[in-house]
Amino acid sequence: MKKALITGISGQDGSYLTEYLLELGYEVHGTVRRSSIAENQDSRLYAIKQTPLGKNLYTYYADMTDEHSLYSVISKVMPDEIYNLAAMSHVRVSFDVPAFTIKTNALGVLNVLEIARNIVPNAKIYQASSSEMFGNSVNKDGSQSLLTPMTPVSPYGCAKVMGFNLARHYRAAYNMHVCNGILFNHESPRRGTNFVTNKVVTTAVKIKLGLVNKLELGNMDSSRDWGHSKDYVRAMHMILNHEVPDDFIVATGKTYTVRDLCKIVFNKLDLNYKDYVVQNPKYMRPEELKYLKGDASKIKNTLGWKPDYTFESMIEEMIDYAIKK
Ligand code: G4F
Repeated sequence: MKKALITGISGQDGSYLTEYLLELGYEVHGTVRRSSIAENQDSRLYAIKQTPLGKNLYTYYADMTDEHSLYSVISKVMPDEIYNLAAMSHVRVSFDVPAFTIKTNALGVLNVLEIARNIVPNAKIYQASSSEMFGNSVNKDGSQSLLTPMTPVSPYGCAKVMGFNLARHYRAAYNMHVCNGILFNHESPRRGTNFVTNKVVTTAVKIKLGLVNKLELGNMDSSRDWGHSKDYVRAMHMILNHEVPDDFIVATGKTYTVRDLCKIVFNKLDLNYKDYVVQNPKYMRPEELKYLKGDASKIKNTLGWKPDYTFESMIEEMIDYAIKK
């Protein structure tokens, strides 16, 4: 039985990846960061824990900034594969807590790599890199590719660039199997409601049910390439298990503005977003990443990855879930 360790196992991607790996026959171990609300710690893992596969799932408290805790978990588990997903993942919040973001998302990567180099040098390591690293660089054809310059526009993006480079450096310097997946935005019913897709979906559903009467947003003109987390965790596993450690972009190649998102979600609920959406400067960022559209041709051609979901089918799943909830 292969052993996988997922840092940040309780997040959206961690939970889908856990289900995917358990179904493939892995023993899955994961780190969870302590928070004061017990339910927040592993609520996305409850369902899988109740199934027969749940017996192969183990979680531990650890923190990316606490190398002792990471050492303790990695030396106990001795994983074959490490998926480094743990991060302070909210871009706007990274402007409020920049040092914490850098410590977690950049130095945390160093902690994992350095511990792995010493204890499990042959483990395969996946680093969760992000399209936020590109900042406002766009190729002439209107996309971001592996050759697009990285000019991050947030503390989050700056930290992710360091993590990305550390992963490449450990691969080159120590011959370790370390890969980067540069994932563009990816969503699902499990997405936190402070990210724009699920904020729009859950608030629109509440408006439809008469529970609230407006949706406050920040920048509605920025464009994002939104895929589904389930498709993207499948890509993570493919990237890690490619015979050569390498870097790949995971994206849909389609882009929508936040305004398009509102229009589509409200339309599906027979509402006009213009009647409910208002702008609140509170949700604007000191510097905004304006436009993302990823070129995923390398992962499609080399590994045969393709998404199962479309933007529309993902939004419908999120709306159905919010209505049931
Ligand atoms: O949903 P968002 O907060 O995602 P963002 O900032 O693009 O970051 C996500 O994707 C990255 C990959 O590119 C990940 F690395 C990162 O961890 C995260 O998963 O915001 C999307 C867009 C932004 O332009 C934002 O300014 O929506 C705009 N927006 C407008 N109003 C809002 C709001 N975003 C949020 N969160 N809340 C608003 O009220």
